Amino acid sequence: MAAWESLRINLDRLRSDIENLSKIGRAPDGNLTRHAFSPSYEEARRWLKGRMTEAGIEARDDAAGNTIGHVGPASPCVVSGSHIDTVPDGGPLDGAFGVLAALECARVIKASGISPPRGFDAVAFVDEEGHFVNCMGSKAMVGVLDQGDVMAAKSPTGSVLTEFMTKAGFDPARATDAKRRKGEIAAYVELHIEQGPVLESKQLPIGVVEGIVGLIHSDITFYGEPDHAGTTPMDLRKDAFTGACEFVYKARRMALRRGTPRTRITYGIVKSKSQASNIVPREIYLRQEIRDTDQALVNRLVKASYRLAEKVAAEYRLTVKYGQASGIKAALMAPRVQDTIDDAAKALGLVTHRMPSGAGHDAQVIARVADAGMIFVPSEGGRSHRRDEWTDWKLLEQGANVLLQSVLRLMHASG
Ligand code: HGY
Ligand code: MN
Ligand code: MN
Repeated sequence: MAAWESLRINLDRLRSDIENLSKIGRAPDGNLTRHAFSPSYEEARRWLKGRMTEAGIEARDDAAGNTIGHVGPASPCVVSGSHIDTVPDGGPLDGAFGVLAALECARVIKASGISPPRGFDAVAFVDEEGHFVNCMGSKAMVGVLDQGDVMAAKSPTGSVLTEFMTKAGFDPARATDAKRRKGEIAAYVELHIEQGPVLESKQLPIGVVEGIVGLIHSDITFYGEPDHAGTTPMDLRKDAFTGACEFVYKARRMALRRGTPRTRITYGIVKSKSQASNIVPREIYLRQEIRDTDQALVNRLVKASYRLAEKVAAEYRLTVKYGQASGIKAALMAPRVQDTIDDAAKALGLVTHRMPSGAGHDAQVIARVADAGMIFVPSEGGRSHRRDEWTDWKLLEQGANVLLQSVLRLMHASG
């Protein structure tokens, strides 16, 4: 047995990092929100780089705003990471756990004095949650970030990405410079909470991800007439909200009928222009999200939803505009990384379960240029994207040790 096989993460250190990071961006009422490039995100970035530097790890930001801690030979590198941005009113573990576990791996590797043939990068990818651009940082790293998208991106609340990047000290016009050269990433492995109920219900400690869903976001707006709500008879109205409701109801049924058990359709943003109880709603905006592990099916369902929107709009005498806002492609995880994770878990005496991911992750973007894999740990009650998202410390420790041993195997692997 090689000496590195007995290396383990330090739970006290990881725990203190998780607790400290979860305080950055948390309001007195408990709301934890850290959008990419916001003041709280930049505070978290400075804190993370401070933790890297104090452990003797080289810390830097790339041109897109990813934060990277490096140990060992420069290239090629095994890369592990996730994100430190959150959804609005999010939880303390989504993304943060993967970044802080990768940091802990870097610390253990650095302190051990071993010298594997490959280096290691612990990365916080910027804007995974897509406040501005879905998976912006990982897209930039693999060279699929569209510079036009960067210049045009706005958040759902109207914030402008270029302004936020500039304020944070980045040049938006150079975001795509973060692209890495071919072969620089030897392999990628990401640790994440499952964010669903499967592992907990099976009472299994470790998930090995086989594939990750693709998703497409669409902007759909129904336009009617803003007439008087008291004087306009029901049959003479052009009520954009009623049309939008009928569309949502029918789109859901269409997705259930034509999709798979893994298909998801969600309308997470709904905006009404008039905002008055006595005006017939004249303009309703919907953000539609469709997901499945089968990318071709996602594409077909999106097209079908647009046809349906036109049909419903005609029935309600409305007009409708629609178009794709953003997307991430479905991806399969590399068999060799899945096997590596399995081996690492087995060596630690932990049972694994192969499973798909219904959540999106930076791993599916990195998979375009390198062998990628993901490790899941159970989520309490399957809860995530909410403030009571949690996982027991023991399970977090086990996951972080599987990550460490997977990373070490990949750093020593030949080929
Ligand atoms: O939306 C997602 O699936 C992920 O949490 N970013
Ligand atoms: Mn998330
Ligand atoms: Mn996440």
